[in-house]
Amino acid sequence: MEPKERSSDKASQEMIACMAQAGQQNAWDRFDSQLPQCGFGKQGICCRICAMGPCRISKKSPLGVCGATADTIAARNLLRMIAAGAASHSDHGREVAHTFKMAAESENSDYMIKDELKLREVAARYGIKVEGRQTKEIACELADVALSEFGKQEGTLISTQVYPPPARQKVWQQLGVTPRSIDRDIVEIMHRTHMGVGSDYKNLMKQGIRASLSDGWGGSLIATELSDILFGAPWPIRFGTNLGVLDAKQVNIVVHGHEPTLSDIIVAVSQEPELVQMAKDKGAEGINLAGICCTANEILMRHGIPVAGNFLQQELAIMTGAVDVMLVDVQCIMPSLGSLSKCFHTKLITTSPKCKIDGAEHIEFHEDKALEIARQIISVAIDNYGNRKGKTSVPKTTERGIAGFTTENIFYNLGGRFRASYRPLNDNVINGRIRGAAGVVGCNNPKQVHDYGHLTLIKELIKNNVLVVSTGCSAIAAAKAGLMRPDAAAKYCGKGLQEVCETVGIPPVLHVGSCVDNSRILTILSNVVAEGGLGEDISQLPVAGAAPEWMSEKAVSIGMYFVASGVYTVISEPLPILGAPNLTRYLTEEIEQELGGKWAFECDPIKTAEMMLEHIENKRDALGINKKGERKLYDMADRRAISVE
Ligand code: NFS
Ligand code: SF4
Repeated sequence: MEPKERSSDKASQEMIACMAQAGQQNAWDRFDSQLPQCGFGKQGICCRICAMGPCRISKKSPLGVCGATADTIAARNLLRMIAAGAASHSDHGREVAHTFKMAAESENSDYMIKDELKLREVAARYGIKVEGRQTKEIACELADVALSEFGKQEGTLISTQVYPPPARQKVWQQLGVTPRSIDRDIVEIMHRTHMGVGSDYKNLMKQGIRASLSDGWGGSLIATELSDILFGAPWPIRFGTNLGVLDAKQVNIVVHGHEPTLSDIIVAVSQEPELVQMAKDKGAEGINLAGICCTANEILMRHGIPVAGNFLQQELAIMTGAVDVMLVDVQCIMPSLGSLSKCFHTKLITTSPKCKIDGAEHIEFHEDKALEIARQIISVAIDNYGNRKGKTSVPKTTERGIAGFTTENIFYNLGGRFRASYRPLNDNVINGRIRGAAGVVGCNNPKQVHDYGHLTLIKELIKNNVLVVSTGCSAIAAAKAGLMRPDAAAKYCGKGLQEVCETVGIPPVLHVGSCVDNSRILTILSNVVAEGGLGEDISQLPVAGAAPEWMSEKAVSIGMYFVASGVYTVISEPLPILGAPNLTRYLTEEIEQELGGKWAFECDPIKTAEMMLEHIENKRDALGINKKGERKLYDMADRRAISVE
């Protein structure tokens, strides 16, 4: 297969060719050798929950040994995906909360509270008294309250009573899915899906919905809010991206994974004069830090650290031969990196007790010795610089963009610094310059040409005057293609959106962070509702979500909490439920009556865009903000032709 049939990104194509030439395997090759993939797994109708099985559902045997139907089996499997996804995000949130507590309590921690304003705002939301109190006192109390959200045994999550619009809270109460506590909701999934507990797929799904909401409005939200307070809330910032940000003349350290606790400290010390001098003594010009996946997004948003690539570029980065250390923590790290790094001088370093990888060196990270360990890791990279084997092959391709948008600073960017308000955003949606907004998020997946799904979908949306917010690997794809440059507005947008972007000076695709920062999209939606004029609930807004190249269980949890928050959500690869007809009908149709959002599956990004645009126009109609006669039979040509005075 030609490299361009695997990735639409030039730098990646170059490295894929390079790997083929060197006889090195990558995810695309391994995907090919997995084909054909198991049809039962794909449809979600294989069960190995107990030892009477494994059972798989077919015409010949429509029930498992215990009598479970396809709907029961697929629902249980899906719930366990949600549990894993929610657990990953929430455990990340828990780590941040622990570090936050340590920073708040200790006198000589390597961390300190960087954003006092946000601390006070968040603490007040959590019902903590802030007036007349010291930062430290407030922070200690917030740390305790946040940590208790994970394990409390009674009541419901505080955040779900204060962040979402009241109308949304009521929807959850009526359905009985208000999240209670983060760990409890995940544990209950494991209980309910044990052999011989529930078999009613709808009742099973309720717990999936509740646990996903516990993730989005709970664990992920805590991760975002506390990270902002601890590491500083992001502010619009320029950055460079793609494999070309690696610099053959410098010591290259690539951080990969998810949590910001170690990477933020690495950023803080990597330019210390003694370390830079050490690097120079070894013949390097300096120390160059770059990121992959969501760790990259965390330090990009707050420090403008360059992003070397997204999920499917992790192997390609090592293949350049220029990475002296790849430093990983948790999640989305391919086990293949262990053996691949052995073919080069690259040291793969694992740092979390939760994640050890064959072929990696383990330097365990402890927050109470953060600076010391960060310096040690950088020294390992410097020492390793001299061990490079032969020529490096770093692609020249890079792109630039602006990241660092948040729920809070969008106020400033859209409303002007002295008139901070969501009003201009709502007004531009109401007057039709902006038709609506879309969240395009999620991973890469070798089933789709790398980045093609993200880019095709996003370009189609902004061409049709839909403002895009993006996170995770999707945001990295957009940045690499130049869609986060302010001049992208003139190049790719419809007239209305272009006008708004140019007036305000924002790109048409707003980078709002890592995957836990999808919680920012939730709170942005809450603010849009609160600003007024676009209905009482998120489900009334002209918005839609998509994950056009998803692969991770976290994406399932994210999709579920967006649907449960009232958002129409289109994903590429279908959820593994198609072998369960009733469950499929429930999640893609009937659920809309209960929650206002629903799932859709579509692999073609152009069709995905059409579906999202159709939905957005329907919502506009329902709100009565499409002027009479403005909407005839909307086809794509019509939408492209829409021009606003
Ligand atoms: Ni999200 Fe981020 Fe990327 Fe997918 Fe993995 S890095 S948490 S899961 S692959 S977007
Ligand atoms: Fe089979 Fe039922 Fe056991 Fe699943 S729980 S493996 S369907 S017997």
